[in-house]
Amino acid sequence: MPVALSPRLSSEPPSHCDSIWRGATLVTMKDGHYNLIENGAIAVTGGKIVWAGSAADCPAFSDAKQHDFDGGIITPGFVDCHTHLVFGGDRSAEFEQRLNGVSYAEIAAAGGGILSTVNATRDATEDELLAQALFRLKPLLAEGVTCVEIKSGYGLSVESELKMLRVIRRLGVMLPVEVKSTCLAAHALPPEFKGRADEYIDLICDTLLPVVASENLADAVDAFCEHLAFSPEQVERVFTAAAALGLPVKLHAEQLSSLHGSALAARHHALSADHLEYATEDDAKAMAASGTVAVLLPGAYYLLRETQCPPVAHFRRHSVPMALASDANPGTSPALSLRLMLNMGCTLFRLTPEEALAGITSHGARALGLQETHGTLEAGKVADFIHWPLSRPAELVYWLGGQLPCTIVYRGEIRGEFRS
Ligand code: DI6
Ligand code: FE
Repeated sequence: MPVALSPRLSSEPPSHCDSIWRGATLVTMKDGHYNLIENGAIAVTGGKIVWAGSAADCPAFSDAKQHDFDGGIITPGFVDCHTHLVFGGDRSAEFEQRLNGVSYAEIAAAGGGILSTVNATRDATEDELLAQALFRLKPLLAEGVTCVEIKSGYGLSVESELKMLRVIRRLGVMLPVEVKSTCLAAHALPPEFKGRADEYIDLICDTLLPVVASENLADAVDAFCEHLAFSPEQVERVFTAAAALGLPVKLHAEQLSSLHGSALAARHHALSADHLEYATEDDAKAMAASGTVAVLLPGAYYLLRETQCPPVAHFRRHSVPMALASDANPGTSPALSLRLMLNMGCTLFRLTPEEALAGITSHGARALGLQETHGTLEAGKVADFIHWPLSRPAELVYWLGGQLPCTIVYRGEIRGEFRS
């Protein structure tokens, strides 16, 4: 049976709270570990956890609304810290073509691949992009996501990148989910800049990012550091421009080859470096020194039939926090289930279930700079949590996706169901 490791998480219990939730084992995920509290209780006021611990120690809150569960577990709300959920069209036709024997090169020559998504995104209105993104975001919410990061990066022009970022901001207003917006204009070279990548970087640094910052359209800036995208030197220019505007950075790094983008990201104190299949031990050391989170993305690894796994042993050895995310995107990870990623993180990357769950809670929050407010069941954190009628946390990882019954609490209130 689980052992109560931390009987009480706050020393000064308040005298009043709005609601109390009890009767289940708390999977607090404090410090990235299960840190179970059997027969736990959570007290909530104003959408925040004000007390969490063993029900036996719970102060008497006489006027609080009582919610009693009959067993089961309570986890923090899930954080999907890396998605590209806003885009025009989809690439299911290409998926089918490839399985019918058409090569990537033939598809690209016919205008397919990432540029087909760019064209569809540029052609779509803001409302059309919003409707399509809602259709993709709701399944994530239904399985317990309470915080999601969404990137731009399929507009690749000032106008279309701003359009995507406005859609991302609108999603956060429309749905009961915390949405973090990331500007990924340096995702691919737009066709009209062919052979002039440095000029596209100029456009991002000198024109786009200042507007993004002044209109508060992004919480971070990302780039894709790869031979087929942007060089470390070009990424460094984007990072320098972001820093001058007060925007934190993150990076798609070492997905297909080793350019030491992750060490570059660490030098710029990036929140995270993501993918990382080709990261080295020195990259891991640099990330450890700067507190940069390693975001692992098993969906893209799986769909691309990669064989090189990210160096999980190096990340463990150097205590680099590992997050796990869906990378939901139309090309390499059409994944609409974060729970499926839990299983794939364990089966494909050999994470332990505890590491996988930390990856979508405490470490996922850290990858977004939200470690003070999200990701664990502790006093002072936002009251986002999920009750599951399950025996132990590993069960969340064990089932291959599928929607498990649960009660989702968002900012202290039960969140309704989501259907597309
Ligand atoms: N890495 C990926 O796997 C995706 N973007 C990136 O930087 C691919 C995006 C796409 O093919 O649409
Ligand atoms: Fe990505």
